[in-house]
Amino acid sequence: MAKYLLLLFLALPVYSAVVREYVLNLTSSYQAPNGFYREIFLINDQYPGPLIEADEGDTISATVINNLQVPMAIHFHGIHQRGTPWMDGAPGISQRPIFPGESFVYNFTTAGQYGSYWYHAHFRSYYQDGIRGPVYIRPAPDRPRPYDVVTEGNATATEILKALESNPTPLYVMDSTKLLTDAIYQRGIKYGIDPACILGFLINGKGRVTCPSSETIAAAGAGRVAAYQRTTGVVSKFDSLGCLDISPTNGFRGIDNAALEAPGFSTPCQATTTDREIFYVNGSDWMMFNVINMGGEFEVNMSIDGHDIWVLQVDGIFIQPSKVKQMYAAIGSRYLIAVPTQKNSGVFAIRFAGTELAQVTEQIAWLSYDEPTSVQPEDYAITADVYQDIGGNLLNPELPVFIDRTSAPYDERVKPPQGPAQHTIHFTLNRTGEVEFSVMDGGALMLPDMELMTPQLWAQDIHGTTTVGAGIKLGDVVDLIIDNRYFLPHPMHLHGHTFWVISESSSSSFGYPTVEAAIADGASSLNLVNPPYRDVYTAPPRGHLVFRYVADNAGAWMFHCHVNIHLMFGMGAVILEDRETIIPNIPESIIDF
Ligand SMILES: *[C@@H]1O[C@H](CO)[C@@H](O)[C@H](O)[C@H]1NC(C)=O
Ligand SMILES: *[C@@H]1O[C@H](CO)[C@@H](O)[C@H](O)[C@H]1NC(C)=O
Ligand SMILES: *[C@@H]1O[C@H](CO)[C@@H](O)[C@H](O)[C@H]1NC(C)=O
Ligand SMILES: *[C@@H]1O[C@H](CO)[C@@H](O)[C@H](O)[C@H]1NC(C)=O
Ligand SMILES: *[C@@H]1O[C@H](CO)[C@@H](O)[C@H](O)[C@H]1NC(C)=O
Ligand SMILES: *[C@@H]1O[C@H](CO)[C@@H](O)[C@H](O)[C@H]1NC(C)=O
Ligand SMILES: [Cu+2]
Repeated sequence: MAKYLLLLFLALPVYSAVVREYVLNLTSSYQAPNGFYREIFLINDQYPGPLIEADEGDTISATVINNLQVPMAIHFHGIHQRGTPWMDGAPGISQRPIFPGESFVYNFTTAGQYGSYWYHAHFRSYYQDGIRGPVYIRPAPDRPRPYDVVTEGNATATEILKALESNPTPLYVMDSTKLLTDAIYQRGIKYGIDPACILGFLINGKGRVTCPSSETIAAAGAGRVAAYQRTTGVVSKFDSLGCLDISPTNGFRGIDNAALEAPGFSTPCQATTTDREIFYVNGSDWMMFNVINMGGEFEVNMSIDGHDIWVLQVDGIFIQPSKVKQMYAAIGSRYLIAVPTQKNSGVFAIRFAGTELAQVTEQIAWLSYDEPTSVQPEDYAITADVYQDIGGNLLNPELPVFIDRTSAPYDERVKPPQGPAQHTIHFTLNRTGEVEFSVMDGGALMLPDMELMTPQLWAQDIHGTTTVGAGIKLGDVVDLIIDNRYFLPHPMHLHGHTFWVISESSSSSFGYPTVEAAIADGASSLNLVNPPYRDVYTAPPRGHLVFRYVADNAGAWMFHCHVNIHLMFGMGAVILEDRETIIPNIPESIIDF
């Protein structure tokens, strides 16, 4: 017996799980990160919030103190909350809101998950006002890592990457708007959709507003003008902030862009000189960045002038690595990347450009081989080292780009269940009214009403036509067929799960009632062999996606578009998952909160 115990101890990893305690103190302040003052919500006086870090298997205990004037709830994006669905931070679905002056403890395990995540407000669109920050879970020693592929077996380089993995360099992109999200929402209600324009991106909370020439904007935005004309017949043009005038089709009820204070239409673009983020290589042969799109409006394309990007991990899953010059990051997605930094001198731009129709906008951070100084580098002309323009367009079509569709997990044991699913839920994404986005025919989640109701996780009555999944039992396989009928993309996020993207097309709907029917027909869009494994994935305009997951997590899980304005106006659903088995486990303190 003793011998077996000893063996057991030897087989255990050398670390043991601990509780990582954090206090997140939410306050508000006036700041001008890109030169324009506005109210910004802070976490422990920071923007973005502090890093929550853990080793795989640790428990996180985060006490949120709401010193804001608005209700709150914090969602840990990508964390499964297996066994603790009431810690998922979705008001009206998994908990009651944390009202001003109250606090709430989020306790949950990281067991079974590693990599990059983030936390953000899930009440209204308040994360865009500042309540967002990173979560990083260092992988357990026995997780297969793809570093040898990247270094071609160079053991020294592999060791460098392994060491960098414990503390990757933050590269968090977020968008900054002129107005508070409550004001944007009110304008939406009153006038129709607000122009989906931003003042600019911030990287790690830093950046400046630049005013590119109208020729530069027009060149980078030519594809957008053409796409808008194809869809609506309207030839539109850009304002001085790169914002495309889509008011002819955007339901302004006679209100023009100037009256709405669309950023560049009412006031000409004003350039600022606030600091941009700068990273010093300090002689290291490699850098590893934790790229998180914490934005509320736009997807981004990223590239680093003169450098390769090795994509190692997406949404907390190591992938078959690929070496690219450009990558796309959906709102909510996380990419762990390795960058070979083997030059001798120079300063290079790390570029983030919005990819959506609504705006041509770019922000830069710097990668410097110089000695650290307090002087900001000067902008320089586009050279052969630059791979994308300010609209996110690849400048040379020959260059390799990251293809989401072919990014299978590195661990080949991570595979989708084969064959038919027990449940198929069909979603049709559309804009069904001036200020209404729906997820299924006639169905929209009216979040602002629901946020204050008894949470769906234990409510007596199911409120809303978009609460589905009542028959799902633990162990079932679930397929979500998502047909996007609108001309804009939607980054779709599922709470409580990582899913396989087993079918994808940017040009057609799925066209089958079930995956089983598609398999029988030999549908070419299907991939049940090595599909991407994600927690957010973009539904292309007028295209489709099929997500597959195993119901292994009893709860009530949100499924929604991560574009704030779309979510606020209906683009969400709640998928119940064997709710009855978890209700008896819900702590009194949660029910009574
Ligand atoms: C929260 O932050 C505010 C502003 O910095 C500070 O006055 C207050 O004492 C903090 N509260 C806690 C509990 O740390
Ligand atoms: C949260 O975790 C901490 C640390 O383990 C524990 O002291 C506390 O009682 C837990 N609270 C809840 C509400 O579970
Ligand atoms: C292996 O990697 C190390 C660290 O980057 C580098 O110094 C060395 O030159 C590499 N060896 C070869 C053979 O490329
Ligand atoms: C380079 O050195 C500076 C100054 O010591 C430090 O702040 C920075 O974090 C270092 N960069 C990296 C990538 O470690
Ligand atoms: C963004 O990058 C992706 C992948 O590199 C590319 O397919 C797409 O066309 C780019 N989008 C824009 C707007 O340039
Ligand atoms: C999308 O919604 C609009 C407005 O309700 C409707 O006219 C259109 O037919 C819908 N499109 C599809 C493909 O269902
Ligand atoms: Cu959307």
